[in-house]
Amino acid sequence: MATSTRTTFLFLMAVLLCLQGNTCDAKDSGQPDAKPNILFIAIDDLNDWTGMLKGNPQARTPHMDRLAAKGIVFKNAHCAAPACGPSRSAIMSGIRPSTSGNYINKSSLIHNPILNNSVLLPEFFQQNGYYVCGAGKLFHGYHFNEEVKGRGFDEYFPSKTQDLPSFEGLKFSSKLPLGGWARQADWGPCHPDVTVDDHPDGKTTNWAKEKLLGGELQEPFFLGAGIFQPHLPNYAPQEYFDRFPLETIKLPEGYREGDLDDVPAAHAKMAHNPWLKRIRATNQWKPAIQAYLACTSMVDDLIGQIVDALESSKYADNTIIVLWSDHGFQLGEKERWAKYSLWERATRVNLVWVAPGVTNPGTVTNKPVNLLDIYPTLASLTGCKPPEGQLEGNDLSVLMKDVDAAWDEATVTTFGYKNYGVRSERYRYIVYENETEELYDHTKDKWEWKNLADNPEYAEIKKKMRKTLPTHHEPYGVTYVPPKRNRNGSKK
Ligand SMILES: [Ca+2]
Ligand SMILES: [Ca+2]
Repeated sequence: MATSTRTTFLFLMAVLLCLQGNTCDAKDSGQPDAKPNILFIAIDDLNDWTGMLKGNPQARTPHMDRLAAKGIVFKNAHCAAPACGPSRSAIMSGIRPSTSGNYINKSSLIHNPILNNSVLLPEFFQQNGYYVCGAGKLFHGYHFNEEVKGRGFDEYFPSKTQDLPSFEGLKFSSKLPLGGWARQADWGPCHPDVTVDDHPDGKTTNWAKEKLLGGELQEPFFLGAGIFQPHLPNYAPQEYFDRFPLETIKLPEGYREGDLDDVPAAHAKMAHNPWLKRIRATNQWKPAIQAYLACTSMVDDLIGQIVDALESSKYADNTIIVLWSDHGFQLGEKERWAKYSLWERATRVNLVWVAPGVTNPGTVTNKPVNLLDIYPTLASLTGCKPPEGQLEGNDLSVLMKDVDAAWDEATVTTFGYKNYGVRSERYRYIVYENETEELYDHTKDKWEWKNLADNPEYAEIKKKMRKTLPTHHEPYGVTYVPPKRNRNGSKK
């Protein structure tokens, strides 16, 4: 072989070996790929008003409770931030808000260099050979639609530039007497012609069911189903409202007149909220609670359908299920109708895992955990090496294997620069940017009515809780600026 021919031959061999090396995963070599699939179910603004978390006896969520009984429910799970955008940015990047500076809904994801340079969860699984598909709200609306643009997804429903649902044609006929004080503050039964299949969450569910039952998903897969309710506006077909007759609706047990009297003024600076006052002034408190319960009931039915589809599919024995809600919601507690606070009802979330061969049915733990833990847990359960130096959460599979394993004493929620809520098994400690504080003892005060922060008896407890705070406090990141739009909604 002449030198030049031999060089060409060696080069071609090297290219072939290279190509083989790059694509030589278990599937291509004919070996069965043992990596588990992932069913990733997100719920928007669902607080602890579920059967499994027992936050309100009026709630009826038999399907989610059934799922919880099959695996492990984390009863003391909290969001990284009590707002859709920063909560989901933290879940998808595994990075704390205090590290990224992504604190509020207006914080940009892509123009934040820390987040933009991170490996987002869908990208992580794509890079690890997964087929990654999703539907509905997984990221936060415009972050996905206009910033992420489907990054990391092989397929998205309805499209890679839309994860926010359209409510067109859903709205019921009468208008609420709220004077248009907030675009999203609306609720009621859908128009009688609208069925659950027409609802955006019904469409997301049907998409997920078809994928699972079609049996043609490339394995391993990551399938995300993002359910939008019970985020406002709370529209659901009449049948769900009928499950909660208005005359039976009770106001939240956690509401107490004057509850904010012993709370530092800093909470109001963090997120002033006039909604409850307006809801009460227009006699809408009970109808609004009814709508939240009705929408949660619809969500529960839909989740039951997705889980049933998985269970009757060929993927049932090799698919991890993780179900989470992005933060809680106050329906009057602390005189608020909103998320956006560092109190229990806004930070506590639903977090359920079923991992074949790892979780044991009927497991419950009260160890403090965070939605930030989802990414490292999925990496651990699938045996995929996490991105170097990126993830700040804990691996929950440790608790799945042994609920008595050594664990962090507390978990942190951040809302805005240097405002922190810390939850241990017993206490909630809050410290605002101006150093004012709150402390609640959940063994005596589950509604967080009595602020103990000024009581010197609790000085040691506060000191201990403070030790779990992040040491770095990144300034606010770049604000997302929506594109200018024409009247018809198209970009200018
Ligand atoms: Ca949300
Ligand atoms: Ca109080």
